[in-house]
Amino acid sequence: MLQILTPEGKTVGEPPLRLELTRRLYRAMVAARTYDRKCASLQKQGRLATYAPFEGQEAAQVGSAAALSPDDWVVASYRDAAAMWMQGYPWELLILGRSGDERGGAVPEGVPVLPPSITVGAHMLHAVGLGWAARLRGESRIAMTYFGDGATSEGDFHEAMNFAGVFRTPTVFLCQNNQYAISLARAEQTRSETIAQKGDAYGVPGVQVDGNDLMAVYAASKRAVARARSGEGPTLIEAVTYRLGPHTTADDPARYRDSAEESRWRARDPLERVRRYLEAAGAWDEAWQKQIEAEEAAEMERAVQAAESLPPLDAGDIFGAMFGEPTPQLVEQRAEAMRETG
Ligand SMILES: Cc1ncc(C[n+]2csc(CCOP(=O)(O)OP(=O)(O)O)c2C)c(N)n1
Ligand SMILES: [Mg+2]
Repeated sequence: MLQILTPEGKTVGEPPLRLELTRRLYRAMVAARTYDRKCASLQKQGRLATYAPFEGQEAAQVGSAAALSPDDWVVASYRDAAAMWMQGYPWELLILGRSGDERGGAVPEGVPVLPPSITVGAHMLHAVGLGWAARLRGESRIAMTYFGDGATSEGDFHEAMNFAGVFRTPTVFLCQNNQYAISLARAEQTRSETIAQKGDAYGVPGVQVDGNDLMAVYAASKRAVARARSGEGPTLIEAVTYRLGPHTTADDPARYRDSAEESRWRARDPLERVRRYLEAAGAWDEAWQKQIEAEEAAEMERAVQAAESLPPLDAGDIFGAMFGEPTPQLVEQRAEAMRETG
Protein backbone atom coordinates (compact mmCIF):
# COMPACT_ATOMS: atom_id res chain seq x y z
CA MET A 1 0.00 0.00 0.00
CA LEU A 2 1.43 3.33 -1.07
CA GLN A 3 2.00 5.73 1.81
CA ILE A 4 4.00 8.95 1.61
CA LEU A 5 2.77 10.88 4.64
CA THR A 6 2.66 8.88 7.88
CA PRO A 7 -0.03 9.49 10.52
CA GLU A 8 2.64 11.41 12.48
CA GLY A 9 2.96 13.81 9.55
CA LYS A 10 6.41 12.64 8.41
CA THR A 11 7.13 12.01 4.74
CA VAL A 12 8.57 8.78 3.37
CA GLY A 13 10.55 9.72 0.27
CA GLU A 14 10.12 12.81 -1.86
CA PRO A 15 6.79 14.66 -1.25
CA PRO A 16 4.84 14.90 -4.55
CA LEU A 17 3.35 18.25 -3.53
CA ARG A 18 5.06 21.58 -3.03
CA LEU A 19 4.41 23.32 0.27
CA GLU A 20 2.13 26.00 -1.17
CA LEU A 21 -0.06 23.41 -2.92
CA THR A 22 -0.13 21.30 0.26
CA ARG A 23 -1.44 24.33 2.13
CA ARG A 24 -4.10 24.93 -0.52
CA LEU A 25 -5.25 21.32 -0.42
CA TYR A 26 -5.24 21.33 3.39
CA ARG A 27 -7.53 24.32 3.22
CA ALA A 28 -9.75 22.49 0.70
CA MET A 29 -10.03 19.62 3.18
CA VAL A 30 -11.01 22.10 5.90
CA ALA A 31 -13.67 23.49 3.54
CA ALA A 32 -14.91 19.96 2.82
CA ARG A 33 -15.19 19.14 6.52
CA THR A 34 -17.00 22.42 7.16
CA TYR A 35 -19.50 21.56 4.43
CA ASP A 36 -19.94 18.02 5.71
CA ARG A 37 -20.60 19.02 9.32
CA LYS A 38 -22.87 21.87 8.20
CA CYS A 39 -24.99 19.47 6.16
CA ALA A 40 -25.27 16.99 9.04
CA SER A 41 -26.46 19.87 11.22
CA LEU A 42 -28.92 21.19 8.60
CA GLN A 43 -30.37 17.71 8.31
CA LYS A 44 -30.99 17.59 12.07
CA GLN A 45 -32.85 20.89 11.75
CA GLY A 46 -35.08 19.45 9.05
CA ARG A 47 -33.54 21.67 6.37
CA LEU A 48 -31.99 18.81 4.38
CA ALA A 49 -33.26 15.35 3.56
CA THR A 50 -31.13 12.27 4.36
CA TYR A 51 -27.45 13.17 4.22
CA ALA A 52 -24.45 10.85 3.65
CA PRO A 53 -21.44 12.27 5.53
CA PHE A 54 -17.87 11.72 4.36
CA GLU A 55 -15.82 12.82 7.38
CA GLY A 56 -12.55 10.86 7.26
CA GLN A 57 -12.55 10.62 3.46
CA GLU A 58 -11.44 14.17 2.68
CA ALA A 59 -7.90 13.27 1.57
CA ALA A 60 -9.19 10.57 -0.80
CA GLN A 61 -11.48 13.05 -2.53
CA VAL A 62 -9.41 16.22 -2.43
CA GLY A 63 -6.09 14.51 -3.24
CA SER A 64 -7.50 12.72 -6.27
CA ALA A 65 -9.50 15.61 -7.71
CA ALA A 66 -6.43 17.86 -7.32
CA ALA A 67 -4.71 15.73 -9.97
CA LEU A 68 -7.30 16.65 -12.64
CA SER A 69 -7.16 19.34 -15.32
CA PRO A 70 -10.03 21.87 -15.34
CA ASP A 71 -12.04 20.17 -18.11
CA ASP A 72 -11.68 16.57 -16.91
CA TRP A 73 -14.92 14.86 -15.89
CA VAL A 74 -15.87 13.98 -12.33
CA VAL A 75 -18.59 11.35 -12.13
CA ALA A 76 -19.35 10.59 -8.52
CA SER A 77 -21.73 9.20 -5.92
CA TYR A 78 -23.82 10.67 -3.11
CA ARG A 79 -20.82 10.74 -0.71
CA ASP A 80 -18.37 12.62 -2.94
CA ALA A 81 -19.27 16.30 -2.53
CA ALA A 82 -15.65 17.34 -1.93
CA ALA A 83 -14.44 15.82 -5.22
CA MET A 84 -17.33 17.42 -7.10
CA TRP A 85 -16.69 20.80 -5.52
CA MET A 86 -12.97 20.59 -6.33
CA GLN A 87 -13.94 20.35 -10.00
CA GLY A 88 -16.30 23.33 -9.88
CA TYR A 89 -19.68 22.10 -8.64
CA PRO A 90 -20.87 24.87 -6.28
CA TRP A 91 -21.63 24.13 -2.62
CA GLU A 92 -25.06 25.76 -2.97
CA LEU A 93 -26.13 23.27 -5.65
CA LEU A 94 -24.89 20.35 -3.56
CA ILE A 95 -26.90 21.67 -0.61
CA LEU A 96 -29.94 22.28 -2.81
CA GLY A 97 -29.78 18.76 -4.20
CA ARG A 98 -29.66 17.29 -0.70
CA SER A 99 -32.72 19.30 0.27
CA GLY A 100 -34.59 17.36 -2.41
CA ASP A 101 -34.74 20.26 -4.85
CA GLU A 102 -34.17 19.15 -8.44
CA ARG A 103 -32.45 22.41 -9.29
CA GLY A 104 -29.43 21.16 -7.37
CA GLY A 105 -28.82 18.78 -10.26
CA ALA A 106 -28.67 21.53 -12.89
CA VAL A 107 -24.93 21.63 -13.54
CA PRO A 108 -23.68 25.10 -14.46
CA GLU A 109 -22.47 25.53 -18.04
CA GLY A 110 -18.84 24.50 -18.37
CA VAL A 111 -18.60 22.54 -15.11
CA PRO A 112 -17.50 19.01 -16.10
CA VAL A 113 -19.25 17.21 -13.25
CA LEU A 114 -22.34 15.03 -13.39
CA PRO A 115 -24.97 15.24 -10.65
CA PRO A 116 -24.27 12.65 -7.94
CA SER A 117 -25.45 9.10 -8.50
CA ILE A 118 -27.61 7.61 -5.77
CA THR A 119 -27.77 4.31 -7.64
CA VAL A 120 -24.73 2.40 -6.40
CA GLY A 121 -22.25 1.83 -9.22
CA ALA A 122 -24.33 2.85 -12.25
CA HIS A 123 -22.36 6.04 -12.86
CA MET A 124 -19.05 4.27 -13.52
CA LEU A 125 -20.48 3.34 -16.92
CA HIS A 126 -21.30 6.99 -17.58
CA ALA A 127 -17.71 7.93 -16.79
CA VAL A 128 -16.41 5.32 -19.21
CA GLY A 129 -18.78 6.64 -21.87
CA LEU A 130 -17.72 10.25 -21.32
CA GLY A 131 -14.06 9.32 -21.64
CA TRP A 132 -14.76 7.26 -24.74
CA ALA A 133 -16.71 10.16 -26.26
CA ALA A 134 -13.82 12.53 -25.53
CA ARG A 135 -11.47 10.12 -27.28
CA LEU A 136 -13.74 9.89 -30.36
CA ARG A 137 -13.90 13.68 -30.52
CA GLY A 138 -10.14 13.98 -30.31
CA GLU A 139 -10.30 15.78 -26.95
CA SER A 140 -7.67 15.17 -24.32
CA ARG A 141 -10.02 15.22 -21.32
CA ILE A 142 -10.32 12.18 -19.13
CA ALA A 143 -12.94 11.04 -16.62
CA MET A 144 -12.47 10.19 -12.96
CA THR A 145 -15.22 8.22 -11.31
CA TYR A 146 -15.76 7.85 -7.56
CA PHE A 147 -17.44 4.89 -5.91
CA GLY A 148 -17.28 2.74 -2.78
CA ASP A 149 -16.08 -0.72 -1.80
CA GLY A 150 -19.66 -2.02 -2.00
CA ALA A 151 -20.04 -0.74 -5.55
CA THR A 152 -17.31 -3.13 -6.72
CA SER A 153 -19.79 -6.01 -6.19
CA GLU A 154 -22.19 -4.50 -8.71
CA GLY A 155 -22.42 -5.82 -12.25
CA ASP A 156 -22.03 -2.26 -13.52
CA PHE A 157 -18.53 -2.10 -12.03
CA HIS A 158 -17.46 -5.16 -14.00
CA GLU A 159 -19.02 -3.93 -17.23
CA ALA A 160 -17.40 -0.53 -16.84
CA MET A 161 -13.99 -2.04 -16.06
CA ASN A 162 -14.22 -4.50 -18.94
CA PHE A 163 -15.20 -1.89 -21.51
CA ALA A 164 -12.56 0.51 -20.23
CA GLY A 165 -9.91 -2.22 -20.39
CA VAL A 166 -10.84 -3.42 -23.88
CA PHE A 167 -11.10 0.07 -25.40
CA ARG A 168 -8.42 1.65 -23.21
CA THR A 169 -10.75 4.48 -22.33
CA PRO A 170 -9.27 7.43 -20.44
CA THR A 171 -10.89 6.55 -17.13
CA VAL A 172 -9.60 6.65 -13.58
CA PHE A 173 -11.63 4.41 -11.27
CA LEU A 174 -11.29 5.86 -7.77
CA CYS A 175 -12.63 3.48 -5.16
CA GLN A 176 -12.94 4.84 -1.65
CA ASN A 177 -12.78 1.68 0.37
CA ASN A 178 -14.28 3.11 3.55
CA GLN A 179 -14.63 -0.40 5.07
CA TYR A 180 -18.44 -0.54 4.94
CA ALA A 181 -21.36 -0.70 2.57
CA ILE A 182 -23.96 0.54 5.02
CA SER A 183 -23.62 -2.16 7.72
CA LEU A 184 -21.78 -4.74 5.61
CA ALA A 185 -18.08 -4.86 6.54
CA ARG A 186 -15.41 -4.97 3.85
CA ALA A 187 -14.36 -8.54 4.81
CA GLU A 188 -17.88 -9.78 4.08
CA GLN A 189 -18.22 -7.80 0.88
CA THR A 190 -15.71 -9.77 -1.17
CA ARG A 191 -13.15 -12.56 -0.81
CA SER A 192 -10.80 -10.50 -2.97
CA GLU A 193 -7.76 -9.77 -0.83
CA THR A 194 -7.67 -6.21 -2.10
CA ILE A 195 -10.05 -4.21 -4.23
CA ALA A 196 -7.14 -2.99 -6.34
CA GLN A 197 -6.52 -6.56 -7.55
CA LYS A 198 -9.97 -6.64 -9.13
CA GLY A 199 -8.37 -4.67 -11.97
CA ASP A 200 -6.21 -7.69 -12.91
CA ALA A 201 -9.14 -9.54 -14.46
CA TYR A 202 -9.68 -6.67 -16.89
CA GLY A 203 -6.10 -5.80 -17.72
CA VAL A 204 -6.51 -2.61 -15.71
CA PRO A 205 -3.61 -1.79 -13.39
CA GLY A 206 -4.75 -1.57 -9.78
CA VAL A 207 -2.98 0.38 -7.06
CA GLN A 208 -3.77 0.43 -3.38
CA VAL A 209 -3.01 3.63 -1.52
CA ASP A 210 -3.44 4.92 2.00
CA GLY A 211 -6.61 6.90 1.39
CA ASN A 212 -6.05 9.05 4.47
CA ASP A 213 -2.75 10.23 3.05
CA LEU A 214 -3.28 13.29 0.85
CA MET A 215 0.13 12.89 -0.77
CA ALA A 216 -0.19 9.20 -1.62
CA VAL A 217 -3.65 9.74 -3.12
CA TYR A 218 -2.39 12.70 -5.10
CA ALA A 219 0.71 10.87 -6.39
CA ALA A 220 -1.25 7.79 -7.48
CA SER A 221 -3.97 9.92 -9.08
CA LYS A 222 -1.45 12.07 -10.94
CA ARG A 223 0.09 8.93 -12.46
CA ALA A 224 -3.29 7.45 -13.35
CA VAL A 225 -4.47 10.70 -14.94
CA ALA A 226 -1.28 11.00 -17.01
CA ARG A 227 -1.67 7.39 -18.12
CA ALA A 228 -5.28 7.95 -19.17
CA ARG A 229 -4.47 11.17 -21.00
CA SER A 230 -1.61 9.65 -22.95
CA GLY A 231 -3.85 6.89 -24.31
CA GLU A 232 -2.45 4.06 -22.18
CA GLY A 233 -5.87 3.39 -20.68
CA PRO A 234 -7.64 3.11 -17.34
CA THR A 235 -6.35 2.62 -13.78
CA LEU A 236 -8.14 1.38 -10.68
CA ILE A 237 -7.11 3.15 -7.48
CA GLU A 238 -8.19 1.71 -4.15
CA ALA A 239 -7.99 4.43 -1.52
CA VAL A 240 -8.10 2.66 1.84
CA THR A 241 -9.99 4.93 4.19
CA TYR A 242 -12.78 4.99 6.77
CA ARG A 243 -16.16 6.62 7.11
CA LEU A 244 -15.96 8.14 10.58
CA GLY A 245 -19.66 8.98 10.73
CA PRO A 246 -22.83 7.04 9.98
CA HIS A 247 -23.68 5.72 6.51
CA THR A 248 -26.34 8.41 6.37
CA THR A 249 -28.16 10.52 8.91
CA ALA A 250 -30.68 7.65 9.01
CA ASP A 251 -28.07 5.12 10.20
CA ASP A 252 -26.70 4.15 13.62
CA PRO A 253 -23.21 2.63 13.19
CA ALA A 254 -23.13 1.51 16.85
CA ARG A 255 -25.36 -1.36 15.73
CA TYR A 256 -22.65 -2.93 13.57
CA ARG A 257 -19.22 -1.68 14.69
CA ASP A 258 -17.50 -0.82 17.94
CA SER A 259 -16.27 2.55 19.05
CA ALA A 260 -12.68 1.25 19.53
CA GLU A 261 -12.50 0.78 15.76
CA GLU A 262 -13.74 4.31 15.20
CA SER A 263 -11.14 5.66 17.65
CA ARG A 264 -8.35 3.83 15.82
CA TRP A 265 -9.35 5.51 12.58
CA ARG A 266 -9.93 8.88 14.25
CA ALA A 267 -6.22 8.77 15.13
CA ARG A 268 -5.52 8.52 11.41
CA ASP A 269 -7.51 11.66 10.58
CA PRO A 270 -6.41 12.82 7.12
CA LEU A 271 -6.53 16.50 8.08
CA GLU A 272 -4.51 16.14 11.25
CA ARG A 273 -1.63 14.42 9.48
CA VAL A 274 -1.28 17.20 6.89
CA ARG A 275 -1.58 19.76 9.66
CA ARG A 276 1.33 18.13 11.51
CA TYR A 277 3.38 18.06 8.33
CA LEU A 278 2.71 21.75 7.65
CA GLU A 279 3.44 22.71 11.23
CA ALA A 280 6.80 20.92 11.16
CA ALA A 281 7.59 22.78 7.94
CA GLY A 282 6.73 26.12 9.58
CA ALA A 283 3.70 26.51 7.29
CA TRP A 284 0.90 26.21 9.85
CA ASP A 285 -0.07 28.09 13.01
CA GLU A 286 -3.17 28.52 15.18
CA ALA A 287 -3.94 31.96 13.77
CA TRP A 288 -4.07 30.67 10.19
CA GLN A 289 -6.18 27.70 11.27
CA LYS A 290 -8.70 30.01 12.96
CA GLN A 291 -8.72 32.29 9.94
CA ILE A 292 -9.42 29.57 7.37
CA GLU A 293 -12.04 27.92 9.59
CA ALA A 294 -13.82 31.26 9.96
CA GLU A 295 -13.62 32.01 6.24
CA GLU A 296 -14.89 28.57 5.24
CA ALA A 297 -17.72 28.78 7.79
CA ALA A 298 -18.74 32.13 6.28
CA GLU A 299 -18.55 30.67 2.78
CA MET A 300 -20.83 27.82 3.87
CA GLU A 301 -23.33 30.27 5.39
CA ARG A 302 -23.35 32.08 2.06
CA ALA A 303 -23.96 28.82 0.19
CA VAL A 304 -26.80 27.80 2.52
CA GLN A 305 -28.37 31.24 2.11
CA ALA A 306 -28.08 31.02 -1.66
CA ALA A 307 -29.73 27.60 -1.67
CA GLU A 308 -32.49 28.55 0.74
CA SER A 309 -33.33 31.94 -0.76
CA LEU A 310 -34.46 30.55 -4.13
CA PRO A 311 -38.19 30.85 -4.75
CA PRO A 312 -39.90 27.53 -3.99
CA LEU A 313 -39.82 24.96 -6.78
CA ASP A 314 -43.03 24.68 -8.77
CA ALA A 315 -44.16 21.06 -8.37
CA GLY A 316 -44.70 20.91 -12.12
CA ASP A 317 -41.09 21.77 -12.91
CA ILE A 318 -39.68 18.40 -11.87
CA PHE A 319 -41.43 16.82 -14.85
CA GLY A 320 -39.47 18.99 -17.25
CA ALA A 321 -36.03 17.74 -16.26
CA MET A 322 -35.93 14.43 -18.16
CA PHE A 323 -37.02 14.98 -21.76
CA GLY A 324 -36.99 17.92 -24.20
CA GLU A 325 -40.50 16.89 -25.25
CA PRO A 326 -42.44 15.34 -22.36
CA THR A 327 -44.09 11.96 -22.90
CA PRO A 328 -47.92 11.79 -22.68
CA GLN A 329 -47.56 10.03 -19.31
CA LEU A 330 -45.45 12.88 -17.94
CA VAL A 331 -47.93 15.46 -19.17
CA GLU A 332 -50.64 13.58 -17.30
CA GLN A 333 -48.57 13.17 -14.14
CA ARG A 334 -47.66 16.83 -14.19
CA ALA A 335 -51.32 17.83 -14.41
CA GLU A 336 -52.10 15.52 -11.47
CA ALA A 337 -49.27 16.97 -9.37
CA MET A 338 -50.44 20.49 -10.12
CA ARG A 339 -54.00 19.60 -9.08
CA GLU A 340 -52.75 18.09 -5.79
CA THR A 341 -50.40 20.92 -4.88
CA GLY A 342 -52.79 23.63 -5.99
C1 LIG B 1 -28.17 -0.28 -7.07
C2 LIG B 1 -28.35 0.08 -5.63
N1 LIG B 1 -28.47 -0.92 -4.72
C3 LIG B 1 -28.63 -0.61 -3.40
C4 LIG B 1 -28.68 0.70 -2.99
C5 LIG B 1 -28.81 1.03 -1.50
N2 LIG B 1 -27.50 1.50 -1.01
C6 LIG B 1 -27.23 2.80 -0.90
S1 LIG B 1 -25.67 3.07 -0.39
C7 LIG B 1 -25.33 1.42 -0.31
C8 LIG B 1 -23.98 0.93 0.13
C9 LIG B 1 -22.89 1.34 -0.80
O1 LIG B 1 -21.64 1.06 -0.22
P1 LIG B 1 -20.28 1.54 -0.89
O2 LIG B 1 -20.31 1.27 -2.33
O3 LIG B 1 -19.19 0.94 -0.10
O4 LIG B 1 -20.31 3.13 -0.71
P2 LIG B 1 -20.36 3.99 0.64
O5 LIG B 1 -21.81 4.21 0.95
O6 LIG B 1 -19.65 3.23 1.70
O7 LIG B 1 -19.68 5.27 0.30
C10 LIG B 1 -26.44 0.68 -0.68
C11 LIG B 1 -26.49 -0.78 -0.71
C12 LIG B 1 -28.57 1.71 -3.98
N3 LIG B 1 -28.60 3.01 -3.67
N4 LIG B 1 -28.40 1.37 -5.29
MG1 LIG C 1 -18.16 1.80 1.48
